[in-house]
Amino acid sequence: GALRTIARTKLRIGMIPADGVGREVLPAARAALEALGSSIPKTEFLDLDAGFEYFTKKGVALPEETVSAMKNDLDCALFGAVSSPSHRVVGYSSPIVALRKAMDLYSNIRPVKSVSKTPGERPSIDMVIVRENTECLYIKEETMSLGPNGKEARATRLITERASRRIGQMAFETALARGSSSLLTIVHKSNVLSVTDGLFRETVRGVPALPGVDGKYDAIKVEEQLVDSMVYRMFREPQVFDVAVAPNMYGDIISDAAAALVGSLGLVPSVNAGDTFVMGEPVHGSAPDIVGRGIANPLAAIRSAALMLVHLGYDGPAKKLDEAVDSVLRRGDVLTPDLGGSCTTDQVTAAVLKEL
Ligand code: GGG
Repeated sequence: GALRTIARTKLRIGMIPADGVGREVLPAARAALEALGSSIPKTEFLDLDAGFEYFTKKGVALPEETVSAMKNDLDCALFGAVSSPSHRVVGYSSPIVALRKAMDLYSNIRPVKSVSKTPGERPSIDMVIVRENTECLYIKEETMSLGPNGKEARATRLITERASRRIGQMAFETALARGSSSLLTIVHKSNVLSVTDGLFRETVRGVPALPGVDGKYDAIKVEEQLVDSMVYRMFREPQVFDVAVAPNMYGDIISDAAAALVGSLGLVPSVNAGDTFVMGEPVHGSAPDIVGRGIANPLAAIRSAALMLVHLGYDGPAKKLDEAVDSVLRRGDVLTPDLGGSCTTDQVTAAVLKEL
């Protein structure tokens, strides 16, 4: 996209650790970016607030200053994790959902790739999940009323043609970037939700026929998969998938499932990307069970920084970060407990920096 072509003399990066282990893994991403030295423009970091913890202190989960800095002063950002309570808290609304909307970060791109034991060997899983990031059930329009069966809770699920078209375009572009003969799988459940998911699948399918496409996606094979059978096939034969595009909630769920296949959620990066801004974010959450113990896996955060660099056009430096992470994983002697190791966040970060 356009972000890749901007010439920059410095890279202004917003750091939003938010909650839980987000605070423990974002410093690792920062150290990794700093270790790239002059291979990227001079980095400037700006710490920004958001999160449930911030809400409990200040009464707001996403301060206006954070959004304003992202809109006016920054080139990109890194987000840690948020831990919203599972019950309703008056006045609270998830800051990550709001941030994606406020910055129009309409796509969440989540590569899931296993590291093969031998460099160059084909990994057993190598897929990218392209998740729609602004609508579906995550518009959070929920109501409660009383009916003949007691309380009736309802949620509105919004699927629009515009959002489906642009996530479809992002998915086809992602597939194209992976090679002209890639496979794009459209994930939906339109056998049940024929109106909402029907619109999603029809619109994504229509992308190659849009004006200006001029056949550039002709070699991309397009298939469809009902979300339930997608999960089944991902567990049975994950190697067949290449790029998968899904509405917001299915994309959220299948990417956690895919993370299990590569060994840990602590390995899977993402970017929230729009046309004018990109924000890296590890797929894992705030991990309240291990917070404060210094053992959170920093690799997803480092990989998210790398993915952010790719979206800004710095492919070479991003590759250096990815290769450093891969060699730490391949060596296998400095790992956090989620991967069966006994090392700390800092030790794993140091091992990556040493590789760099
Ligand atoms: N970094 C991903 C993350 O924070 N996941 C947890 C999540 O999505 N939480 C939603 C929320 O708490 O609002």
